[in-house]
Amino acid sequence: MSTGTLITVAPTGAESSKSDVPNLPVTLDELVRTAQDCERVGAAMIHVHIRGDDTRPTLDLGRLKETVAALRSSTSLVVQLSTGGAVTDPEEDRLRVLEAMPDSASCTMGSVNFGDDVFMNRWEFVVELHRRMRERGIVPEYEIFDLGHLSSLRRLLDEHDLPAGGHVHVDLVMGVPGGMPGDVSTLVAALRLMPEGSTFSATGIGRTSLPVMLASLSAGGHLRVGMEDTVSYARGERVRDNAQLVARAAGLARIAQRPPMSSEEVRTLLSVAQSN
Ligand code: KMH
Ligand code: ZN
Repeated sequence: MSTGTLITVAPTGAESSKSDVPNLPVTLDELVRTAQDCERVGAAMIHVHIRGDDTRPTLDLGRLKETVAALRSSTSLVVQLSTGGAVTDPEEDRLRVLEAMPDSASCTMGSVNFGDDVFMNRWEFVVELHRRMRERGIVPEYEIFDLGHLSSLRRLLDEHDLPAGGHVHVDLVMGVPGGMPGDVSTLVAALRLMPEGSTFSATGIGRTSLPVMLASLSAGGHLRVGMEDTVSYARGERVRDNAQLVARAAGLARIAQRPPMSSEEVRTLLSVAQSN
């Protein structure tokens, strides 16, 4: 088990609108500034969804490439692009994200009800994402929204080999309405299903943020926080910015005697190529 804590920030997501959440980073400048602020207080990886000029989610390849380049030149963060996108994004667009050549990309391990929508991840699509990431040397983070997704991950690794770099890292996304609950007993159940030798992060959506963070730290897991997952800091108090969430996670990690890992340490942990 690693001693430090990998803190990933997921600053934007595809679900909140700028009009509802005015402090959501949606322009490239806002994203870069957020990334720098979050790195300063303990983040080592960034999970990126981008927005268009109209502030709505987009998977435009040119913009994705520009975003990867800007984050690389202004931070040392491990840059992870979302291939999940928004629930309305077609599979071809989600696969094309990999052409932006991030360090890492998300790979969701199955379909799940997502509030009133469905987040579709057909088996053949998941296999194709995994295959193309292997081909390009992009390190996946396997997103798990429900316990059955861990069974699919084991099948994927059995039938289609280990990912680029050979290390398996999982992110438990807990508390999505329609997915697994964000509580201690579900996190413990997930641990039994984790592939051997894998590492995991966890994030709790909305009000499950704190219980999932504390449970993950005590179970030896890593953390993902950010305004993709929660826009409330406490009951009745809106999040000021992403750095506020990262700073709280870093403080709890230090209290747990598992201080935030540097991005270089995280590159080693996840077998991501070192930055130059
Ligand atoms: N926006 C959700 C539908 C991912 O980034 O890979 C999917 C999501 C997962 O956020
Ligand atoms: Zn995401």
